[in-house]
Amino acid sequence: MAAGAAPRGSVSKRGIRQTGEVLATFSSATKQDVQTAVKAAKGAFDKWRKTPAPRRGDLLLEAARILRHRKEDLGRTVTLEMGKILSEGLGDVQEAIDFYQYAAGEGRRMFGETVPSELPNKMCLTLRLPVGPVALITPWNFPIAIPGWKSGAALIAGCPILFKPSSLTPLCAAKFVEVLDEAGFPPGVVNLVAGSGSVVGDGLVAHPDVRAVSFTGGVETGRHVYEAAARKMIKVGLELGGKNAIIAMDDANLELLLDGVMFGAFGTAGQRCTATSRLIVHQRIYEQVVGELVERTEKLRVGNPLDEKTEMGPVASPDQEKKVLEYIDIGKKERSKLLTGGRKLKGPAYDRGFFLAPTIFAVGRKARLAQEELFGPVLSVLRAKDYADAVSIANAVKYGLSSSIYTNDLRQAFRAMQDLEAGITYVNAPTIGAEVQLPFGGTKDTGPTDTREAGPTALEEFTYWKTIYVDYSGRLQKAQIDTQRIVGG
Ligand code: TXE
Repeated sequence: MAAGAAPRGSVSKRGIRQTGEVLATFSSATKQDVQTAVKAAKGAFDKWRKTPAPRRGDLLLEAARILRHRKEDLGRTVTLEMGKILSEGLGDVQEAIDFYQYAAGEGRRMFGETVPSELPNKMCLTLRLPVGPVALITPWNFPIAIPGWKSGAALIAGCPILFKPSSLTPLCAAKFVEVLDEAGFPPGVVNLVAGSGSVVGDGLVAHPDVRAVSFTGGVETGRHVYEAAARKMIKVGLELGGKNAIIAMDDANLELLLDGVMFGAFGTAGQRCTATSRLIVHQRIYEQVVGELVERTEKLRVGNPLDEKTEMGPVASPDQEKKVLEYIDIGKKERSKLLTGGRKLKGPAYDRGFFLAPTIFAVGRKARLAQEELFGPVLSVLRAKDYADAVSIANAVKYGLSSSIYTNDLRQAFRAMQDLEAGITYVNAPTIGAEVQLPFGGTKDTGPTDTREAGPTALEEFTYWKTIYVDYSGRLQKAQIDTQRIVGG
């Protein structure tokens, strides 16, 4: 682990196959640890920003290589620590590998512009410069991938990082930082500060030497971070979840649709910010789609996420379980129709974990189940009259992250790309499955639209534009004043 406040952790070497076992223990960073880590990051900034970006890229490539080498162990750790099935745990690591490789290339691009001057013998250009030490505050649902996205962009930009993982997944964070350490990032460039939101999170956001924050988490926490960062007038990237819908039109390929809905709704037990939590079905195919969906959902294999046959694991924590069960109660009370699931699973295979039956409700448009993010394996189905009605239902939520339409009508598909209020629209694919070379982010309460993670836009979070004017005329030229003479002859 590079300089800074490392968690004084010890990893249990005992068997870790059964749910409920302790994987590792970590002590929470204190206010003093936050100070120490920021000081280390600040101390490392000058050298790091002056390291040529292609050389920074070399270190990212080396980290990608080590991540690939350790993929199996890291993927299992993801599964053990937060409960997603093993193929998804490995996918979590793959996303970080992919992004590190992508971001390494930015080290050889990071383009600025040359712009014509209004005066002769003068050149104008723009440079992208790192903002300084940055805080990366991450959730538990993608404990390697999200830190991978954020850190890859910050590091290639030339910013030392202060990485604060979710308190639920410090082991993944520690293993990820071990990889960066092995890759050879200089001391002080990578700092892990594991601890609570109130001490470490607030402490980092408020610290005068922290010059940008990239945050993924819940809306209320995100709003709080945004307000605190606004007082310092620093850059903030926020990704705060969604209430993502698939629209199923009456000409959709039904097999494709059902495969997509099952993956979108129940992949990662619904705990993805892009999870399909609403299905809006054209009235002509509503009964058939709902019937077949319920049938498939009841066959879904829920269980030990390390077992390769398992299709859905537990939810990540007692808090998540409680939240989802509360929403199931809300659904029942507000007279949404429970079509399947709606309960905690019981039995020897389930009693020591947070296993919930995959659940489907038929809901009204105003129902809380149709509006609020549950972050669990619960799908709300709504009926639409036609395309326009489906789009208006899809847009009638406060979030705007991902969206999807299943249709074979090209005109409808192209209209949806413009009509759906979301940062991402899929055509004939579920709402999940972002690729690292494209911008990722949303609109409305999902977060401000001026930043996007991943893709070429990822650098925006961690850099600012410097404008350069070079006058090689050998005399004082006055913009706006001399220009008039030139134009006027
Ligand atoms: O999120 P929090 P939680 C949603 C999802 C979930 C809900 C709560 O609906 O049920 O949020 O999850 C840190 N200053 N998403 O409680 O609290 C915290 O320690 C600075 C959607 O896990 O927002 C963690 O590192 N940081 C989301 C991170 O913020 C603070 C993924 C997120 O935690 C802080 C996760 C503070 N005052 C949850 N308080 C998505 N966009 O996909 C906490 N944190």
